[in-house]
This record gives sequence, structure tokens and C-alpha cells, in this order.
Amino acid sequence: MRIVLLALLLTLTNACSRADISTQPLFQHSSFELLQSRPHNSHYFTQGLTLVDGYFYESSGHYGRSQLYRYPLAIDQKSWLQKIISHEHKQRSIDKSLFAEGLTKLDDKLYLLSWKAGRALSFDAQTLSPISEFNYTGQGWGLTDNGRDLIRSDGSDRLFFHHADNFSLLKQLQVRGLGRRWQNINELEYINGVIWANIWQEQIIIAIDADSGQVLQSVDLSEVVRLENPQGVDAVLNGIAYDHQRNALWVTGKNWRKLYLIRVSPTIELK
Ligand SMILES: [Ca+2]
Repeated sequence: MRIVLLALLLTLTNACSRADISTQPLFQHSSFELLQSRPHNSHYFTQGLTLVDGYFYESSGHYGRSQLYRYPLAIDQKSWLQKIISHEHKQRSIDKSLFAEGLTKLDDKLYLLSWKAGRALSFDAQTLSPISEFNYTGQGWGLTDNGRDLIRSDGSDRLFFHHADNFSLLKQLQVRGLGRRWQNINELEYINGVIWANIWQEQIIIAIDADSGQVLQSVDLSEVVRLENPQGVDAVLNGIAYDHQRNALWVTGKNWRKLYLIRVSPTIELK
């Protein structure tokens, strides 16, 4: 029965990737609906992901080949060369000594973390041209913002709030709740007072109260992982981007072939 269901899902997903958003969910789970999927470049070792005004911004890790990408949500059939010429797709190589990590867009700037170098970089969001650089203490894993401050994870059970002008540390937040200890908090996405987070090497995303650090919900995405069938031990679930227009989350993973649009139910909004 499960094989039949997955075969049906794959058929529907492939069909939908060529069309616009389906009005009916492709898949109904007790805690989320799968609304759509779209292609994702499987060369991208996804570390940071966000979606603003119809464009995905994505950082890809690894020493010596870290990259920053900007590409449209809308799927087109352009060739690689046509995409570069169109200026809709942009790419910037990151200093080879850095392992790119979390990424967020605040106002007209992109902010990018590095894993262990204690260096954060900012870029012009339109051109991806470098603007400035900051230093911080500790590791960089995920990054998001609440519209004013930058919010960083470091692979522990804490979140760190930084001033966007100089990256100075404003406060720390202990993440706790749901009867377990949280570690390996990775990619982040702030939405209406809630910070959604990947947990490295786990097939869940969690919703964290951005004020208290309380974990409000854990959503099991193992069915999405099963649908993707990721190749390799490092191809883990990572990457959450809020789609304001559809009030849903795009999720993906490192070297995944697709991004998946899910709507969590019940929807959590604190502000
Ligand atoms: Ca994100």
C-alpha cells in the first residue's frame, strides 16, 4: 500500500512541478500537507535558505567550493547559460577558506555565516556584491532574522541574537520543551514570533517561541525524506524558507533534487 501511495505521490509531484501551485494537497499527513514540489539543484549542499519577493537565496557549504545563490521561485526552462544572462540567477563564490553556513536577508542585505571561522559576511541582495564583514565567537550553523535582529544557531541547544549593524551579541535563548534535550539546532526560519528549525540528522522540524525558547511543536517530515530518497549520509534534511504568498514552508535538504512546499497544521502564529 505504501509503495502504491509513494508511486502516486511521485507521479503527482512530477506533474505539479511543471504547473502552478495545486489547489489540493498532494499528500495529507496528520501534522502537515504536502502542497507542491519544485526542482532543486542537487549540487547545492544546502546550509541556508530563504525566500523573499519571489527569489530563493541559498548558501552551499564545503571548504573551497562554498557558494551563494539567488534564483527565482518560478520554474523556467532556460538553459544554464540563459539563466546567467537573464540576471535572474546569480551566484557568488565564497572565500575558499570559509565553509558557508546560515543565510538570511534583512532589508536589502544578505548575511552569511561561516562554520568555524567566526566570520559573518554581508552582501547586496540584488547583486550579491560583498558589503562588509563581522566577527563573532563560536560556530555558525543556521541564521534567520526577526526583521530587526539576526538570530544564529551554533549546533547546540541555544540561539544567539545579534545586532544587524555590527553583529554584537544581544542575548542568548535556551531552547527547551517537549520533554527532551535539543541539540544540533541548524537551519532557521523566523515567522511571526516563531523560529522554525532543522535539527541536524533528524527528520523533523521544530517550532520555537522566539521570546521564551519553548519548543511549541515538532513536525515529523520522514515522509518527505522518503519521497526524496536522499543519496548519501550527508544528504540530510536542511533548509526552511517561508512562502508568504502561500503561507507555507519550502523545505529541502543537502544535495536534494527537490524543494517541497508544506503547510503545517495547525498553523502556529504568535504575533
Ligand atoms: Ca531559512
